[in-house]
Amino acid sequence: MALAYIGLGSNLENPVAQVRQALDELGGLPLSSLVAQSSLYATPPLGPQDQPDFINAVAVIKTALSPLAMLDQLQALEQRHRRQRLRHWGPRTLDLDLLLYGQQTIERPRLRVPHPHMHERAFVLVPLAEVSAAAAEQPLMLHQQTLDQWLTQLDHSAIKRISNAEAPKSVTVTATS
Ligand code: A4P
Ligand code: MG
Repeated sequence: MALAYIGLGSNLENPVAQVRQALDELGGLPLSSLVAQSSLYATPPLGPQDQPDFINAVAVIKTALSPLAMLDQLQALEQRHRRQRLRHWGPRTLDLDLLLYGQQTIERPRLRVPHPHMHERAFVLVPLAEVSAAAAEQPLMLHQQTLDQWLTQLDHSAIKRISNAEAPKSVTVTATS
């Protein structure tokens, strides 16, 4: 089993509901259980500015899925939220990024872990800091710096917490044999 950290983002079609529903759905993934979920945060868009603010959150999942099987599940979930890929960094109903998968470094055409931009993004690191204390035994390290060190280098004044974290739901789906 590995701990997978998932970044959630939405800025279309009731983003709060999209993210809340996706958090529930992540807890129901095969061979996986939800360990922790962050509060929801309203965040100004990175990239094109002619789009609504985002709602962002981070979930921690204990999983027996391989990293690529997890990516398949995340992309299937995006599709169920009618995600359309129209513009790079453009608006979307649901974006699910595999931020971290245990201690693994993965460099494949379809999957790069740790997510290559996560350490530069307050909308990822603020919710990540909220859940990492609950989920990880040791401080998370990214490119030889702790999460807290990265956070001190980022302006996160525009990131607004809009709802408190809920207690993790203990959804455990076991393998069928
Ligand atoms: N891919 C590679 N590595 C990963 C990974 N670790 N997790 C590949 C997920 N996918 C990964 O992603 C493009 C391809 O990346 C996928 O086919 C997958 O195989 P995508 O979701 O189709 O496209 P995208 O999301 O538009 O591109 P990108 O570069 O992944 O964008 P990001 O990094 O997800 O950023 N502003 C705010 N405030 N909040 C946001 O959440 N999000 C973005 C998108 C821009 N601005 C934002 C936010
Ligand atoms: Mg993405």
